[in-house]
Amino acid sequence: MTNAAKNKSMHALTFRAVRPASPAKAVPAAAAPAATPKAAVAPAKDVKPAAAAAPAPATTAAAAPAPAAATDAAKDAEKEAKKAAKKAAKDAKKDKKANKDAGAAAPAAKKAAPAAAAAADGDKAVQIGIEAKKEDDTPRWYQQVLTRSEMLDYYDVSGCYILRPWAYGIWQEIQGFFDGLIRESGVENCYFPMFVSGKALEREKDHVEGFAPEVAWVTKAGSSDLAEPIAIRPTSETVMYPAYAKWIQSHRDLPLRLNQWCNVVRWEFKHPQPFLRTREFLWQEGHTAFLTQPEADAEVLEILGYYRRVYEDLLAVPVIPGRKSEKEKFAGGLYTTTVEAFVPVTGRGIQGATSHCLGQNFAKMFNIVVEGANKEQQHVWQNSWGLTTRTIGVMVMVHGDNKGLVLPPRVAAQQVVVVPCGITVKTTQEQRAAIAEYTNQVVATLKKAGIRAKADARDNYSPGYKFNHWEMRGVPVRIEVGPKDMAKNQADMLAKATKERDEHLKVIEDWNEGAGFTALLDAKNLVMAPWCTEPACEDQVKDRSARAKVEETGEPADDKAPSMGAKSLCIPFNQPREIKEGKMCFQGCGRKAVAYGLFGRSY
Ligand code: 87F
Repeated sequence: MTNAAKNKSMHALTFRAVRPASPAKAVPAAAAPAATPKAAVAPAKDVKPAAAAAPAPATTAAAAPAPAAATDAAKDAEKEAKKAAKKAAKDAKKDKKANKDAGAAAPAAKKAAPAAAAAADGDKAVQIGIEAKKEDDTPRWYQQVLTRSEMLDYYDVSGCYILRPWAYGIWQEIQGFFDGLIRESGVENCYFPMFVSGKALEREKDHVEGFAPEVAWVTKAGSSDLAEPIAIRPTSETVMYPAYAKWIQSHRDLPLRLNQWCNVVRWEFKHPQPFLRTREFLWQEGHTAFLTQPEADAEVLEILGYYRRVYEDLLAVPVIPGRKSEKEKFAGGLYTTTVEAFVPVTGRGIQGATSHCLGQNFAKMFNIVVEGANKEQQHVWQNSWGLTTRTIGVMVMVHGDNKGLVLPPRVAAQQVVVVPCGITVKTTQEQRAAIAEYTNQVVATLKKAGIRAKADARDNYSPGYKFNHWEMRGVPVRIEVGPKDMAKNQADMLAKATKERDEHLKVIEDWNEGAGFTALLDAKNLVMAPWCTEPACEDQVKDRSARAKVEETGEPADDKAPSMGAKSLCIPFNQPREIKEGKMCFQGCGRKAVAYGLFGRSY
C-alpha cells in the first residue's frame, strides 16, 4: 500500500466544498486530519491569514474580531486543532481494521450525488429534494426551495408567511450591514407605533388615494366597534411627520435623520409571492429632514449607494441604479431613485429598493418649518427610503438552483458545516470521541476566526443525508476551505449573475431594431432605448408590448411567454451612450429622446 493510500484509509473525516463556484476539486489526502498531524492543521492554517479579511463586513452585527485578536485566536485554535488531530491520528492507528471500514465509506460518499449517497449509506430516512426544475416550473421550484430549505412556512392568512430562522438570519445580516452604514453616516434608529389615526392618514390624502385600497383598518376591539377605525401603517410618513413638526423648530434641529426597522401592512390583491409580494413585510424606513435641497439630494444618492452594496456586496446580485420616470415615481415626492435587479429565469426586472427625495411636499402638508436666515419661515427638505425583505426573494430567485438554495457566504447564517464522516458500526467509542473532539476543534477554530460554523454531529443520519440537507439549505462550504475560498465564492457569484444579467440587457435605438422591442422582452431581456420619458409614451410602451406576439411578428404567441406590458424600471444613471442632438424617442411618439430608459416586464 502506498503512503497516500494508507493515509486515505485512515481518514476519520472527509472534507468537501459545497457547490464550489469553480468545478469541484478532488479533496487532497493532505486535508485529512488523521493522515499526519501536519496535514491535520490545514483548515486552521487556511483560516488564519484570512481572519483579518473575514467575509463578514466590519459593520455587521456578527463582525469579525479585530485582526490582531483574530490572529491570536486562530493561533490558539490551530494549536488546539493540532493537539486534537494528533490524538485522532493516534486513536485511528489503534484499530486498523475498523479504520479500513471507516475509510471505505468516505470515498463512496464523496463520489455519489447527495441523494444517491444517502441511499448508498443505507439511509432509512427519506431525503426530500427539490423536485420542480427552476426553468420548467419556476413558481413551484421557488416554493419548494423556500419551504425545503426551511426558510419559510405557510400561514393561514393569505399573503402572510412565517420567516423561519434560516431566512430571518439572512435578514439580520442585511440589517447588520445596512444599519452599520447608516449609523456611521449619522442616522439614528427609533420606533414609532404601528397604528395611524384616520385623521393623520387623511393629511396625506392626495397621494394616499391611489394606495387607499391597500390600507388595512382595525375596526373592533373584542366585540365592540372602535369609536374611530385605526389604520395599520402601510408606510410611516403620516405616523412620523406630526412629531417632526413638533421637534423641528430651528435650523439647529436639522438635519434630523431617523430610521426604523419594522413591519408594514399593505393589503395587496395581486397574487402573493413569498418575500416578493406579501401583505405584511419587514423593512427599514428612513425619514430625514434637511435645511437645503443639495443636502437632501446628496443623501438620496448616498443611501441608494448603500442599497446597491446590500445587493451587490452582500447578496451578490447586480443592480442598475437609476431614477424612476414621472409615472413610476412615488407620487408624494419630488423624485425617486431606485436599484433594479433582474431575474434571469423569468426575464423580469424587479425593484430592489427606493430612495426618494420628497422635496417640500410633506413639510407643507405637515407644517414642518424652521426660521430662515432673514427670519422667514422655511419648509424643510425631506427624504424617505426603504429596503424590504424582498431582498431575500430576489437573492433566492437569482442564485437558487435545481438542488435548492445557494447562499452568498456573507449572508449565510451558517457559512460552514462540519460533517464527521466514515463512522461505521465498527468504529470504536474511542475513535468516535476523537472524531467528535476534532470536529469541535475545527468548528471552534473557524468560529474564532469570525466564520459562522457548526458541526452536524447527528448520529441518526448518514453523511450523504447531511450533505444533501445542507446543500438544499445553501450552506456555502461543507468544510475546510477557509474564508479565502468564501471570498472567492462570493465574488464569483456576483460575476456570474452580472454576466447573466448583461447578456439579457439589450440596447436598441428604435422600436423595431433587431428582433424588435416586444420580441426582445419575450426572449426574457430587459431593454434600454432612447426615450422621451413622458408618461403618455410610457403608457404606449406598456400597451404595445402587452399585445400578443402575433401582431408584430405574424407568429403565434408562445403560451408560456408573459403577455404583460413592459414598464420603465428606471432611467439608469449609467447611460449606455450619449443622446445626440436630434435623437428621437425609440417608441415613435415623435418627441425628442431625453435619456436611455430601462424597460422590462417586472414584478
Ligand atoms: C400603500 C398604502 C398607503 C407605498 C402605500 O418607498 C400608502 C403607501 O405611501 C405609500 N405604498 N407608499 C409609498 C411609500 C414611500 C416610501 N416610504 C418610506 C418608501 C420608502 C420608505
